[in-house]
Amino acid sequence: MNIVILTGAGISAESGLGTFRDAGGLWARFRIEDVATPEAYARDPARVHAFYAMRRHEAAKAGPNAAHHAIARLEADPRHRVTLITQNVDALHEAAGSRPLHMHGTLAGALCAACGHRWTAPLAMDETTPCPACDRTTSRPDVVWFGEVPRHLDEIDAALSAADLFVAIGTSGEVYPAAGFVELAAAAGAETLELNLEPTSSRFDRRLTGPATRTVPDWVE
Ligand code: BJW
Repeated sequence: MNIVILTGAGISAESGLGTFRDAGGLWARFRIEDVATPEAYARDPARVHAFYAMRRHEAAKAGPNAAHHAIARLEADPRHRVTLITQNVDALHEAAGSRPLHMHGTLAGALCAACGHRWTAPLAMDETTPCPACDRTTSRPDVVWFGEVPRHLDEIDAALSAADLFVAIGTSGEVYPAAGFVELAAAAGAETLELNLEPTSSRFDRRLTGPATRTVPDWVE
């Protein structure tokens, strides 16, 4: 069976990483326009770097939870072909043994806004960090901000077109294009399943409601 899994911030919540849109989430404490757009970076790179330095420090303390591990077990099952797409920039799927498509980039990556060079971000990267390739101080986190094009879209499209089952885990479905994957998978004939603390929309055929550390292992086993 071809299974496509899309994960969001909710799968990492029980590892101690805050979500974006839940009460007390990142977007309640920071304005998107200040920290997660190319315009914010152009206007005030120090502020954007401080936000991502905080996120890298939090992520460095977090470990994978039962939901990340359950997905890795499913991937190891030879009866299934699993494509794991994550919107998360943390590395908790990798820590559990998965190799996800990071459609919104990674916290661990640095990207030179001038020459496009990519490298591993130092924990203390800031607006003075030079690009190792061109030496300009235009280093930025290698993440996808609003108005930028998400990564791996061709591979994702191909996986969705061939999906028998599409599963969205811990994502609010508020951010496109990821929010539209359920419709693309359904149009291709896939069954659709949502695992979330609470139902997000009526677009899914089935739902398991509860914390990911319970619902994901229950679904996989
Ligand atoms: C649990 C749980 C537990 C909690 N167990 N569940 C109008 C104006 C301007 C732009 C647009 C517009 N309309 C559409 C757009 C496009 C825009 C967009 O969608 N905007 C909307 C807000 C309207 N999208 C973009 O700009 C994207 N690019 C784009 O569209 O390019 C054009 C293009 C597309 C395709 C082809 C060619 C061109 C880019 C979007 C980039 C998003 N970036 C961020 C930041 C990344 C870096 C970082 O991490 O800092 O990505 S924003 C943020 O939201 C982050 C997340 O990946 C993303 C999604 O959030 P997620 O994961 O769903 O988290 P939450 O907090 O929303 O939800 C958590 C869920 O977990 C909840 O449902 C809880 O119930 C649940 N939960 N605890 C289980 N224990």
